[in-house]
Amino acid sequence: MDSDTRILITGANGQIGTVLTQRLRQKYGTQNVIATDIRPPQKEFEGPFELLDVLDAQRFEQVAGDYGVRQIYHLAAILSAKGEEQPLRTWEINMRGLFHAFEAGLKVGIDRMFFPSSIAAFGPDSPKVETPQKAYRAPLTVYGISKTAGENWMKYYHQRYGLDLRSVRYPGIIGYQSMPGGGTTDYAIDIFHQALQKGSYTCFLKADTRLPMMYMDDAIRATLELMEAPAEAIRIRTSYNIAGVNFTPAELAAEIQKHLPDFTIHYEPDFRQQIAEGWPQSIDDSAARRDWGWQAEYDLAKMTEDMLQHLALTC
Ligand code: AKB
Repeated sequence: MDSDTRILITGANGQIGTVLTQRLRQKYGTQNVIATDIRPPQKEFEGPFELLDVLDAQRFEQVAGDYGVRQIYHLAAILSAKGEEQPLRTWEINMRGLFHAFEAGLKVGIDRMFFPSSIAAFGPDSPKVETPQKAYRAPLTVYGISKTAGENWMKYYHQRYGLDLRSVRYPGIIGYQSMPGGGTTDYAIDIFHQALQKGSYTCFLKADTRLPMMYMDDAIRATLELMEAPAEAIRIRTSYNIAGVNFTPAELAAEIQKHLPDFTIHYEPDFRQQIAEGWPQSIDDSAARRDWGWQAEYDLAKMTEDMLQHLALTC
């Protein structure tokens, strides 16, 4: 990538957007990364920021054009649990927002775009263990349906218009830098905050609910490695499976107890249990390993230690 290539991020105030913006700015220069979101950032940070509602196609094109944007990271979306409160609104934001990103990209002539898919693209009829790249996908949440459709539209815009579009299916992402909002995997971040602040946690999933997860550092690295790979290496134009760790709430609690022996957990499953049960328990990411050399670095022990160390400093 040229040193003056401009990058636009939507949803830059979100859980992943906050960290990705910072990382891209370190790498490509603060002024080259244009953070956008529907709301102003909570914390002041250096670098260009524009208010952008992704449903506003004209403004999307205008911001991308004004800054001479060459790459888009389109992260703005409503997640799985929150999405079920307003299915049609979620569909609108997740899908129309994506079309506006494609069209703004075409209009201003971008070189590359990233769109995150999710393990939520799979459904109850997909194999649960080591879920294959090409497994049958019939998701039950509106968020999952929008991700499956989004993946197919990625492939369509790539084939039809030659846009270089790239995607990974994120598992639940765990990081100390930012808070999630509206997801089913959010418990795995909340648990750390509550363990340090209160010494106990009430989990909204059952003790034995196994889900694929990934530490934020790995997720950001996966995103950048995919975006930096040569175009000819990218053989999958829907979205790549990527795996990090997988664990149950009980296993995570036991790992936290190694550092905080008095920590207690109890379980009050709610509607999110059903969502989690429709998702994979572990992921086969051999295609990402083969095509662009993906390899996670954090296991459960290393992730837990790092989370607690960082959060202890801020608690
Ligand atoms: C969610 O829980 O909705 C997200 C996801 C797995 O995509 N974290």
